[in-house]
Amino acid sequence: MTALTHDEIIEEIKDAPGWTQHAKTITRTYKFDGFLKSVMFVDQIAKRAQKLDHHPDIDIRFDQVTLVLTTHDAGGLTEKDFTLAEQCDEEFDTLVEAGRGQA
Ligand code: H2B
Repeated sequence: MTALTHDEIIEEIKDAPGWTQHAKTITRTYKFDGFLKSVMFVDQIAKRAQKLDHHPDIDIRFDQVTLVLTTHDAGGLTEKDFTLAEQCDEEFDTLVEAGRGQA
């Protein structure tokens, strides 16, 4: 898997609202109404990450979770980061719909 170019990253970011790029990473902070919900979200994305064999850096606070994605193997951002980002957003939307998240 090769690292995306600057222009490719700009295109990918357009389809990933909520995510921001910092150097060779993308990041998003999700807000929850409590620690257990934050951990529930992390549990869901951990399963997705295992299936993709792509793992986020995770910062868990009592009511928010920040994910940082990059592809260490490629030394930059790749398609895998944007695939995982999309799946994390899906999991968040599912939790919000179930009344367990917070937009
Ligand atoms: N996750 C992330 N975020 N970046 C990687 O480069 C990476 C990973 N590499 N998960 C994977 C695992 C690699 O170590 C294995 C061997 O596929």
